This record gives sequence, structure tokens and C-alpha cells, in this order.
Amino acid sequence: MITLYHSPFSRSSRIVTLIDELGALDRVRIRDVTIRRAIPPSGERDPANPHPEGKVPLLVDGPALIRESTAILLYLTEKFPEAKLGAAPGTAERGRFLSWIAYYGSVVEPVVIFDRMEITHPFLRDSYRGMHEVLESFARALDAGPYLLGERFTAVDLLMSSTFAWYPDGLPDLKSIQDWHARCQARPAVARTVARDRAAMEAMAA
Ligand SMILES: N[C@@H](CCC(=O)N[C@@H](CS)C(=O)NCC(=O)O)C(=O)O
Repeated sequence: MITLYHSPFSRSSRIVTLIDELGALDRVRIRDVTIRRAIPPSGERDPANPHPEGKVPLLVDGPALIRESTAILLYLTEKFPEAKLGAAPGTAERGRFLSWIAYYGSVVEPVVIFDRMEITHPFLRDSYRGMHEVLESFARALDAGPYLLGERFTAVDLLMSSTFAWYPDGLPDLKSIQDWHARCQARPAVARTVARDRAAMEAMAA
């Protein structure tokens, strides 16, 4: 059975939501582990977590250890294609899907962190641009449809909108992005993950 190493209210929560959206909660075991948290400083690395740096998410499928939210997301959407949360190889949509996934890991996440920490530097701007450009990309895509790939909700909406769950101040005063974020957050799987995380947090604290 596939195992997801997860810590409540962390970056692995979006993977729990993805597994739920994929209808695969009965085929992926979710193993709660502790992690070191920076803000506020708390927690410990869990020896039960095989991630080389003690981080989450980590997916283990037989001999394969898959790290990084973006890789896990690709792996799971391909493993459970019937849920249609990815884009089939060889289709035009696939190029846009892959671009969003790579853009998240290579640009969006660092930009959001620098923005939240109020860190600026010309080299960072040259390498990543900034929050303004990230939000412009979202707005451009959302001019063409309710979701980033167009008419249907996909794993890229889940991934990108999860950012604003931990950085609500990054959400711009722009109706198309606010409505899209609200649509993504209103999905029942999001509420189920929050309830699950809350119960797991309480159980770990007890
Ligand atoms: N880019 C990674 C980031 C993973 C990450 O930093 N996870 C945090 C939780 S939000 C963590 O496990 N921190 C524990 C630590 O730093 O030891 C991904 O998205 O998978």
C-alpha cells in the first residue's frame, strides 16, 4: 500500500486533500508524524519518517520514495487517472499542466516566502520576478475560465490555492483570484482535511 507521511496543518495537508479528491483514501495510508516547525519554534523530527531531512510530505510506494509536493502531485494524479485531476500525456493541456507544476516549485513557493518575509534583492527579482508577476499569471489564466487550466478543477488549482491558506495576506484585492480561491477552498475535501488535521493534532497533543 502507498503511504503518505503527513503532519497536520503543514504542506502535506494539501496532499491529504488531493488523495481525498482522487477518491484514493482507501488506497493510500496516511501516517501522521511530527516535524520541526519554525514559527513558532516547536516539534521534533520524527524517527519514523524516512524523509532524508525529516520533512513532509513524503510518499512511499514500494521501493520508491517520492519527495516534494509537486512530484507527489504528479505521481498521484498519474497513479489515479480516473479522477481526471491531472492532464493526459501527449495532450495540449499537458504542457500547461506541467508548466504550472514546475512554476509552483521553481517560482511561486520561493516568491511567496520572500514576500512574506519581506526579503528583496535584485538577484531574487532577476531569478524569480515577484508576487506581482505571479498574481498576473493567475489573473491571465483566470480570464479564460474559472480554473487555471480552463473549465475544470485540477490538481494545479489545489496546489496554487493552498498557498493562500498559509499566506492569506498574499491574496490580492482582485475579484477573479478571490473568487477562484473561494471556489477551491469551498470544496468538501478541504473541510474534511481541516477536520482530520484538527483531530490528529489533538490526538498527538494528548
Ligand atoms: N518544497 C517542499 C517543502 C517541504 C517542507 O518544507 N515541509 C515542512 C512542513 S510545511 C517540513 O516538513 N518542515 C520540517 C523541517 O523543516 O524539519 C514540498 O513542498 O514538499
